[in-house]
Amino acid sequence: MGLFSAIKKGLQKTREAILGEIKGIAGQGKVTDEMLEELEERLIKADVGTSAAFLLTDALREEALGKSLSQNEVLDILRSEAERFLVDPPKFEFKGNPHVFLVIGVNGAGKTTTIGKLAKKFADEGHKVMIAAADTFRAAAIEQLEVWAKRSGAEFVRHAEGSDPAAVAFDACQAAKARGCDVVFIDTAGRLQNKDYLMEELAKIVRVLKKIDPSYPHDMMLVLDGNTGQNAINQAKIFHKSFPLTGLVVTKLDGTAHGGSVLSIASSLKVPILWVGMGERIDQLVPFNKAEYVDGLFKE
Ligand SMILES: Nc1nc2c(ncn2[C@@H]2O[C@H](COP(=O)(O)OP(=O)(O)O)[C@@H](O)[C@H]2O)c(=O)[nH]1
Ligand SMILES: [Mg+2]
Repeated sequence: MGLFSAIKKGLQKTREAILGEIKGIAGQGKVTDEMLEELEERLIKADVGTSAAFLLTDALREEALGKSLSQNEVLDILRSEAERFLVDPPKFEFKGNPHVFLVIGVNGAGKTTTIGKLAKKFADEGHKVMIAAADTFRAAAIEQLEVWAKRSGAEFVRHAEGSDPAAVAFDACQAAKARGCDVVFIDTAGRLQNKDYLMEELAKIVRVLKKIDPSYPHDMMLVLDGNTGQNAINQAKIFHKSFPLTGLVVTKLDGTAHGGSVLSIASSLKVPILWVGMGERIDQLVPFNKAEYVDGLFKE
């Protein structure tokens, strides 16, 4: 990867967008209320989201109101404040035998791809993996998931197109127990245009899983498309309201200019970002690292 981490490399466009906005205003004399207001607007324009823009400018107000700072000093304050409200992913621990992940998120967010990548990681570490095709809405979705399962050598449970997603999840977990799998990933559908129906479908999966074991699912993992900026923030809030999320994956941070949205997702939800997707390839999922991420946003 050279000197730059994958995260910093992928965030180049986001960094250009953010620094482009900050440069015209930071390091130009004293920090005043007008300057802070303008900075907040510009951060929002660069897609860091309203809650993070507020926290960042507020930190600058606390530390530097009335002072003349260089541009680098301003960037340093923003960096350390962002680092303060982000969290590094906790170390993964198996919470069950198998450990069950329910993977949720809107269509196109990258759920299936992320499951494929994670299955490979767990398999490479010597764990036995089960994948459940509980997005039963389209046959193509089931087949796409099966291809990923084959790539990682994971066990795979599917039913026919249009069948009950909860039944697939149930069968996959029973099979995982019988076959001694260490971890289960349950893929789900994400038609948010029919929000009530989707939430009910997911709630039913959870109810049915709890009949096998009340600790299931151990992880409720939301996958968000990092390319969608404010939209990703809104989706995170909608899902988190219906289901207490345990972790987030933000995909497509490679090549986007909207990668700053992660800041607002983290600051408004307080749910750790576990992984970030940095490309379509099976090896392009990396553990979230707040220091690398913050450097990726604010450090030239
Ligand atoms: N560039 C890039 N593309 C991704 C990433 N993750 C997923 N994709 C692509 O996003 C599209 C939708 O992904 P998919 O996993 O099918 O989304 P799902 O509908 O949530 O299951 C596919 O074309 C993926 O290859 C990522 O981290 N980077
Ligand atoms: Mg899918």
